[in-house]
Amino acid sequence: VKSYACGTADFTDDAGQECYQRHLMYDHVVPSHEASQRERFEAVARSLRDLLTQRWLLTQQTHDQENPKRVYYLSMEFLIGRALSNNIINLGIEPFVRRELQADPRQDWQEVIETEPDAGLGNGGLGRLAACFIESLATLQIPAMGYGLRYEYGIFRQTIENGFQMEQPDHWLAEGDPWEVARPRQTVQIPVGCRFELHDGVLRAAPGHTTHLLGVPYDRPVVGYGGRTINTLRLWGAASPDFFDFGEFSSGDFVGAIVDSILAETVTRVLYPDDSTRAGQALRFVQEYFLVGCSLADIVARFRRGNDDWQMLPEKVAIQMNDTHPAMAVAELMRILLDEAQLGWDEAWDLTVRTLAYTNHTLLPEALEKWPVRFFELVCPRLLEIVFEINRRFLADVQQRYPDDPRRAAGMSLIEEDGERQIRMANLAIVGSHSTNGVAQIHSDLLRTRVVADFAEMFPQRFNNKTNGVTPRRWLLAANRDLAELITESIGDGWVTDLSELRQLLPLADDAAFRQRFWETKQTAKTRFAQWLQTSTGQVVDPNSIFDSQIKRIHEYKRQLLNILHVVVLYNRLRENPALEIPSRTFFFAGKAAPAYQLAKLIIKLINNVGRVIDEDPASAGRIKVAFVPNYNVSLAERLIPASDVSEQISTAGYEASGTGNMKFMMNGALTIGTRDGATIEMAEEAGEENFFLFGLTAQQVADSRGYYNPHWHYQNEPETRAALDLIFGDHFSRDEPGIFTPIREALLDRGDYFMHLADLTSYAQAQQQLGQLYADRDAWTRKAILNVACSGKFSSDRTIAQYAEEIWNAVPCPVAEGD
Ligand code: DL6
Repeated sequence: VKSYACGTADFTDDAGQECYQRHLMYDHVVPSHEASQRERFEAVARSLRDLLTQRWLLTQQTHDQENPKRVYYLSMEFLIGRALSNNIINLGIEPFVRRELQADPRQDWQEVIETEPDAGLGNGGLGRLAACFIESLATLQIPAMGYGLRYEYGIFRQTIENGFQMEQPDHWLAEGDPWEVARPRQTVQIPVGCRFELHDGVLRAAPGHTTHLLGVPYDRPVVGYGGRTINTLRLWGAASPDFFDFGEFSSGDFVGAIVDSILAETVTRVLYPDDSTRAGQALRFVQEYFLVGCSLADIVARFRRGNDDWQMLPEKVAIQMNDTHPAMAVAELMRILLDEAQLGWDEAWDLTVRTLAYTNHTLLPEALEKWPVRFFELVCPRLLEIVFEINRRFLADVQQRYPDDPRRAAGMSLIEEDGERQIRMANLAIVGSHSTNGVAQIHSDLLRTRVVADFAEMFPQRFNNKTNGVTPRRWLLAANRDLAELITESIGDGWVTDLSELRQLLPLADDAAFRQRFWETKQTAKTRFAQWLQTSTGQVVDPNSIFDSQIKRIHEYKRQLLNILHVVVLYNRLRENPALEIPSRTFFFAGKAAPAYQLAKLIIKLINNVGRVIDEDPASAGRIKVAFVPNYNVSLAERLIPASDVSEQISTAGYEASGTGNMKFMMNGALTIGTRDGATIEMAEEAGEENFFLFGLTAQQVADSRGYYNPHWHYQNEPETRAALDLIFGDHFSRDEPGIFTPIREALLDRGDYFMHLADLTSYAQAQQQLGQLYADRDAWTRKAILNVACSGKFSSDRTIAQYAEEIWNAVPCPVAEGD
């Protein structure tokens, strides 16, 4: 391989090897044969960064010259995971890496890859979606940039002790990040209307001071597939402008002199876990303000370098707000246009609305952000003035349109007046942008008809749907090499950038030889996963059992409880009738509970306790198995999804906005057992319901039964439901911890089972039974699995991004010239 698809001038094999050896020896000043795995990883990453640098610069130069409309994706979370394998694949330099690096007997290539820490800069679906989106933007050659925060600590590392979740800090940057480039010369200054002080270890804001935070950009390359466009993910790190207060320093207070800089850096120290409570999250508010302030300053400066007419702003700039976390952008952009550009209100407002767009990601009312007016007063008083003025004008419009409807005005106001005054960030985002989208059809419909119906009535043209997608490069090509090769061998490699081509696999579902090979790739993936699990956690699972996976955040609405209740139902059946024939099954669970979400943590405990008892009971041992795999993250998903036969998507209908794990499983040939919720509905539409195991109440039925639903009815009238609950709450799984699961009983029975587990348990168990029967027929099962893969094309993030580009951003590709 003498030149590469990425087109960099002359990165030949020899040059590549030389570059790698140079980094290996000189970066850490160690003889190359003594280099650690970490040092080897860094040397490969640095060599790759060298390799892509010309292309990265060329992308920037092309964008500067062409001055196209640019897309800016603002997100508090980018759940990137590891970058090495994906960059190798997207740069098209696998042959080089295989020949030159994997061939080196002194290093274990797999270990080098696994030395890279997961960049866990997100909590779950929203952050992972952002990571898929920026990859698709680069692949589609759309001039785009992601803006986020450079958290030093990502999402906590989860360990399990005696069945309980423990949270450990994830200092992923401890040894630095070889991909990033610090750009101190492009630092921006953000005014903050207060000073932060530490009192007894608690961070407090002291009003009456105006200080500044520095935002230092750290850029990561975002390599599009084929290596043509390399966009940038810019993560802001916070710093203090005055590293030393020389006044304090010379008067002898050395510690006091640096305290401010330490406090400033605190702002981007840690990612907030997505807790159910927002109490005490003033620092999170400052993080959001910091992201918005830094990013808009940067965006506007870039815009001004290429344009001197503010009117051109919406023609050149599209800013997508990933949920309401960056919704302060509405007020901040207004501030820039009013105070810095000196435009009049109406003109500034028109430009703001036409530049901004907002994506909603949740139907849970408690997840809709509200921030106390007091926080705005303290941190960014000018933005508060602007929000008040936006609201005054907006309410005047509402009043004019609906003169006799004060209830409507109160609900639509940007300010909640009951109790402590708070700013409703979703209302601000909708009013201040030209587009509000949900992330799956049902979610967008519910948003429009239930959650913010008054807004949809007032601005019908603003509301739209963009069903989520995931990048097939990471989630199929890289994660499942064997299946990817089988597909490419059968239909060519066009699917990598046009996933709809997978439809060409449809006829192969009827080809016995193809089915056999498809089955074998799944078995290989299962065996590989089982080996990895045993080595890394000591847990032993049987690759011949059905691998059934529910991997996602632990939350009542996602109903891991329903899954474990069904496991207990199966267990009871085996206890009652040891001769019962059921297919052998392994139920994998993985996911983190928010540290303050006690019930979710108790669900983890229940899963682990049930798993232990089932293992120890001869009636069930070797027949059903529960494996809770700790520390769910992107890398674990990349291992487990290809190895799974069954995908659990069992949220209470009407609560999962979309889901994206569901799509990854489908692409990798798992069959879905699920409710008619989120994007699962569209997945079943694509593949045909007969190839899905759908069960349970629909969103409409859930809504209709609110107020009538009575979990006790199910307990009293469904013997298997009752027996399962009696076993759990009779302490069968908690002999040494009597009563420990009482809060779960209270949630399920005494507090009305808000997420309707018991309503769906019977139909879930029936669907599970049908699924087990189908698995016994290998041909029939594999046929459906192939059909699922073939019909998963819609769920590529390339399709989603193409729709955002056309229907929301009005942005087009800006191709970067081919290299040699
Ligand atoms: O849109 C990405 C992802 C959806 O697939 C999930 O269904 C949804 O739960 C998730 N939402 C969040 C929380 N958002 N807020 N706020 O992660 O978004």
